[in-house]
Amino acid sequence: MFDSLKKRLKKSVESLTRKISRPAPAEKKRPKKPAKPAKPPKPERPGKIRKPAKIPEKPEKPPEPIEEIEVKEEVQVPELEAPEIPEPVEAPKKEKRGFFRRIRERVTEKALTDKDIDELFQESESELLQANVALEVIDFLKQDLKKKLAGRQVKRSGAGEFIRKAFEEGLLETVDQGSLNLVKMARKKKPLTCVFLGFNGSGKTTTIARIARYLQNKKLKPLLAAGDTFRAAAIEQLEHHGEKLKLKVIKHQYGADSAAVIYDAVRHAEGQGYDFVLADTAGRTHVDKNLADELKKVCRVNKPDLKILVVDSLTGNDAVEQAREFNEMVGVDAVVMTKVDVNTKGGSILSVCYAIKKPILFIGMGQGYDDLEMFSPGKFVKQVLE
Ligand SMILES: Nc1nc2c(ncn2[C@@H]2O[C@H](COP(=O)(O)OP(=O)(O)OP(=O)(O)O)[C@@H](O)[C@H]2O)c(=O)[nH]1
Ligand SMILES: [Mg+2]
Repeated sequence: MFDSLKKRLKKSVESLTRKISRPAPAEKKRPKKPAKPAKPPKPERPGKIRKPAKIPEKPEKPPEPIEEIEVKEEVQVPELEAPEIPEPVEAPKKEKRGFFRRIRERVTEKALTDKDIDELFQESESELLQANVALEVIDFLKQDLKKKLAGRQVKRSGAGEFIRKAFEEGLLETVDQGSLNLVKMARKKKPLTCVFLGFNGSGKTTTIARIARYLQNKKLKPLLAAGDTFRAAAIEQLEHHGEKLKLKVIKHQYGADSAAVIYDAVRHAEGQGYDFVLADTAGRTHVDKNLADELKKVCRVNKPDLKILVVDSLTGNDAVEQAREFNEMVGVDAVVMTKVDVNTKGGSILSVCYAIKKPILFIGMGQGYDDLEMFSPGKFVKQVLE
């Protein structure tokens, strides 16, 4: 699942890490640079000295490995080495240690600036966009990373883990928009009226059937309302699911007022002790002025407990626009993302959550009645970063 998003996030994290971890120029050039003229070694301090490395004449020729030799206490180092050692000679041990420590510190610790992070993100941006992660989400992740990294001494050895962790937190903050528990909610209010909304073909009717099945498995009693009186065969489609799942469906004629169908269903549910009313509606966009007005009326008249937006995850970046439109139209309480089983990108999940700051209840994982999974923000983030 989410293979493409996973691949692109991995690439992004690796690319950010690689850039942070890139050694400082001083270390790269060290073997080719002649060392500074050294102070003569102190004879009274026995220890290791190094044979001078040959300085390659051609820059592309790799330097010869530096070999360490033991020097015995009685050896008079200056006398022994002075005539043989050509310039340059490395500094004695005490000096050398300090020098290397300084080099190491320059390489392993690097204070990042905002500008560094902007540069680091340039490559990753297109990767994430291709996985349907909206620009605004990328920007949020970038700013979040800046907050966490900028101006800090980041150890080179821990840079990968640090960035991975910062990404993980940023992604979690994006997708974790609280949670809703239908079963708990139904214990407090009966019937719990849920109206399903969304674009044409996003998976509303299929989702209603799958949620009904989920509730039946929890020993709860849902009633279906055929609120899509607009599209040909929409009522029959819901009735078909009703038959399969042995569920009652409240319906009117095609062209009837959708708000009235749902109103009748709620009254019926109240009278018959149903736990839920799951109301279908016609697919629409905000440019369908009549359908938009109809949806507003459905919500005004019935005051549903939950307005559940069903979004086809395959619509990619359009998903964000759809989520915004419906949220502005009537206010969305929760989201179901469908067709996740056939969507490797997964970025639209992040984008929708970020755009409307509403929780994802379920994800659709196929066309069968049981192909519905509860959405877990933590699991999602782990999956895409594993
Ligand atoms: N693979 C897959 N297909 C799905 C999923 N959810 C829905 N579908 C399919 O998407 C198509 C449209 O689903 P519907 O439930 O009819 O969508 P709708 O939003 O009610 O459509 P309209 O009523 O026309 O607006 C159907 O063929 C479904 O089987 C899912 O999670 N995975
Ligand atoms: Mg439908």
